[in-house]
Amino acid sequence: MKLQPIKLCGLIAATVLAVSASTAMARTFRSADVHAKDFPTNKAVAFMGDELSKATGGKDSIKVFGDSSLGSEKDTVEQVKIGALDMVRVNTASFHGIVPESLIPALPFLFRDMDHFRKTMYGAQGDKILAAFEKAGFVGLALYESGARSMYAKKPLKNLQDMKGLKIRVQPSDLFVSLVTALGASPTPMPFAEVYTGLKTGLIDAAENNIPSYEEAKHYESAPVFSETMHSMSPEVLVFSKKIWDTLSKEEQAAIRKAAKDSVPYYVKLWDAKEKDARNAVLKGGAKIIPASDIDRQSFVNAEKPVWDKFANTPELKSLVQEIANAK
Ligand code: GTR
Repeated sequence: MKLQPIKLCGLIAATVLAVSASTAMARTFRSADVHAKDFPTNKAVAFMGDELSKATGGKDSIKVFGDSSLGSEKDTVEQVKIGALDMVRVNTASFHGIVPESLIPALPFLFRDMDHFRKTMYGAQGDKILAAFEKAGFVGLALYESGARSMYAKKPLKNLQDMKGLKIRVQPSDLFVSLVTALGASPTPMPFAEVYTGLKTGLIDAAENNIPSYEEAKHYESAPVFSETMHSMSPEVLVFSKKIWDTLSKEEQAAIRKAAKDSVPYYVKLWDAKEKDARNAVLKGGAKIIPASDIDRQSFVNAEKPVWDKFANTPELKSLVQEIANAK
């Protein structure tokens, strides 16, 4: 059949309309991260995006912006708050000033081990913490483990004497500032992306993080002694902008929540493998690891007691600490 020009125009117009209607509804949520594309946090959010896309028949998806390309954790949290950015994956430390419950899992030496962390943070207490983000204008979607944070410098840091007067980079968080001060050292808050240069130029003597971040950001080049102080297991968190969330349908919200939850076991597998690989890589790169058994842990634990009192400072927060401590 030969189409009349007028009919052809109508057909094209209808097709254009249909396509633009579906693209108007399709959404690609943008999510920020300070880590590189292949870091477990980013792979987990990309996995979540694939799950979400499947669940919504291709309507919703996620694009990850890594390497601090959208700014520091503090900047991106602010963007999410005002709805200029859909999602962000950061350490919970970035929320210490806005969500009091987020302070609790960072308390020094709170978790007995990784099993204790997983039982509580992927269970009832983790859910409580995630729910608390809502009041501050965020939808808490998932917590991800981040191993244990330890101190690294040019020299071993085994006891309080070794810590004296050291300039140590911390995340911009009052709890981390207090944690380092309690050890007799001097905290310097700065964004993650600046730590490499800070260590290189001697602006700071030391920093603290897990082995995968120590390796990824090449901090071992200037701070080659990693002392397993394992002083905090502060988790990662993935949040959605409440402003944008409220524009989504109930079905979309449920699909996002489910995809985020499903990304957790996927992440945990990646994280386990990453910790092993990173440990091997830093050793190969010339770093030295002082094992936890060589650290005077009890003196660190005792020194941190005031930090618990300062930050677990309401009946609700104290009872959350108790619940975590009691979990078997
Ligand atoms: C990493 C964490 C990042 C960031 C970084 C830091 O372990 O994954 O989100 O918080 O530490 O120390 O700034």
